[in-house]
Amino acid sequence: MRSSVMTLTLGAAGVVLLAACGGSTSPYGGGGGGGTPPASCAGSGASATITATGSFTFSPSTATITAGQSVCWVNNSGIAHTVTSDDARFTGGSLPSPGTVVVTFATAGSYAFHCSIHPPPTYNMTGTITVQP
Ligand SMILES: [Cu+2]
Repeated sequence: MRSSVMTLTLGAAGVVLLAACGGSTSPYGGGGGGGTPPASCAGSGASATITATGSFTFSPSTATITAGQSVCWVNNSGIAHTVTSDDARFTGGSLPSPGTVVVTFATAGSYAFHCSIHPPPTYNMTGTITVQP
């Protein structure tokens, strides 16, 4: 009797898990083709999203968050970019396409960043994160 109850419980848990999976929205809708799905900041927990574009800009180029919150950079431009701190006060990283970089800012301040592959003054891939206390 006991083992049968256990089996039933496990089965119910399995159904719940499957339902949860099916319920979550797919980031890439249908389409066929074996292409790489686009990157998304959804689910990153970030408070602000900045998109690296194919026209060599960050859009928007500024974001304001509160200390302890995160910024997510997303790139689906087809061009590899980076999120690089102007003064090495935060660690970003390479931002391939598709790809995301999520940075949590613990300390209030102004954090300028750029793309090290497309740096100024040739390009305008720059921006600033304002972190409020
Ligand atoms: Cu770039």
